[in-house]
Amino acid sequence: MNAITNHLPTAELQALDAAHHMHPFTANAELADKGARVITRASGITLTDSEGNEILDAMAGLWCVNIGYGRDELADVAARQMRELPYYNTFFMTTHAPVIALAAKIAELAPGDLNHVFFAGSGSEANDTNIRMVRHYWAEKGKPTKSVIISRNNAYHGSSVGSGSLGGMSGMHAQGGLPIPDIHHIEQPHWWAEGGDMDPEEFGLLRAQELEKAILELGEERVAAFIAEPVQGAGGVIVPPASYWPEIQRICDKYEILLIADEVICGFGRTGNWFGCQTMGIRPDIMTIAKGLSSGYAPIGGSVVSDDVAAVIGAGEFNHGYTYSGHPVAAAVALENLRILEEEGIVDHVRDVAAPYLKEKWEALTDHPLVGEAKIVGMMGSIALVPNKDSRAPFAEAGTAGFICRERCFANNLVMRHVGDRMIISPPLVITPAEIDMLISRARKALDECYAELQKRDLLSAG
Ligand code: PXG
Repeated sequence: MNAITNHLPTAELQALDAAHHMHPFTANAELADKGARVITRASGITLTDSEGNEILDAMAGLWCVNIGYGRDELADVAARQMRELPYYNTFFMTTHAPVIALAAKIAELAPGDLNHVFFAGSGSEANDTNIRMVRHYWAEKGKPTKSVIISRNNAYHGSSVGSGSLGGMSGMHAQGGLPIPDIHHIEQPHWWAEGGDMDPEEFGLLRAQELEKAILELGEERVAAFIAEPVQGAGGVIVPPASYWPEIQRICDKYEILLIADEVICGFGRTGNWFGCQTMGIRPDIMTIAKGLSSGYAPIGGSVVSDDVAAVIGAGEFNHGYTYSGHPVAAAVALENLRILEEEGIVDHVRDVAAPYLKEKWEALTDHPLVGEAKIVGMMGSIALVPNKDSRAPFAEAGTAGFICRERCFANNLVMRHVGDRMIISPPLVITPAEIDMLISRARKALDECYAELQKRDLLSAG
């Protein structure tokens, strides 16, 4: 079979998929039984599947399709670039126009003196770059013992050996021999799940001070960097208390450790500013970017670094790089995506229109009997499903309510993800108030159906 088209019957596509395609983060045997949903095309915020269902994509793919689907401009740029120069590398003293223009544009958009970009093909690769770069930075400065990178439990930084080690996902560490040496994890600022009786702000401060404790325990002379997502995404859209980030910044400054903001989800408008670090008021030395950089239309990521880091790393040869670092087609597509984000005022649309409207509707979901809290920053939100609204106690059977709710979302033509018993959204940034109304009404219907199912199965008890 050399020409799979969208015209095969769904069952035939599913059978071929099950026979030959290994899916990420999926129990493939189970998937083979059920059959994968086949997505055939998309436009704006709407996906169409092979059965003709039109599905509202409240996850923007995997948090990435910031400008929405179906923008011909990106397709045209890609085709033009493929004809002109489909590939050339940026090793060995060469460069090309798309990568130059993209690096300059990112430098212009990035805050402070984050003026230099090392390109990668994905967020995982970019974080692998960061591991090597921060360790090499300190070695070049005559402090080779500074090699420990501090991260957080329940962080997500990618799936490669290095980035998966930076991440704090226990299910990932359990497979394939992670983490690599000299990665240290502290606790996350997840008040809802872990804050006990503490006031959220007091808890946020305490969790930030874990960084200081870790630095003192490990020894300042061993610590290279701290990495974190401004708002944890894959961990469940966990918005830290307001006390958290200023204290982290204070500690990074005091001990002179590099701060890496992983902006793979938060970057390019998601939080209502160009970058999440601006929303959280922090000054990273390095930002990891991917996803929204090209709105997912082409695979590209990178590390955006400060003048100081670039000067130290650039003084000698950094023995690092990927075949597709600064790929001309991906770079041209990303540049066009940034043009659209900027010229169409999409970040302003988020800040002034979409995010305030979504926040009001999202937070109102707390009137539902299943919803314990609603959190939202810009266009990333989460709700905690609870068996009993009088307390923060979790379900006795963790994850089932979330799973049922996600299935009910699908049944109502809405893509909303679950992380355990938290439901999360991250819609395309171009979503309109009318489309937000549709999102919320489908979410409410799914919540109602989930509640009914939990009642029927006698699963509304706390653990
Ligand atoms: N950092 C962050 C903060 C991410 O969210 C990566 C790095 C890795 O990027 P790449 O491009 O290598 O995937 C991510 C990716 C999920 C999910 O289920 C989240 C991601 C990827 C896949 C699934 O929420 N985030």
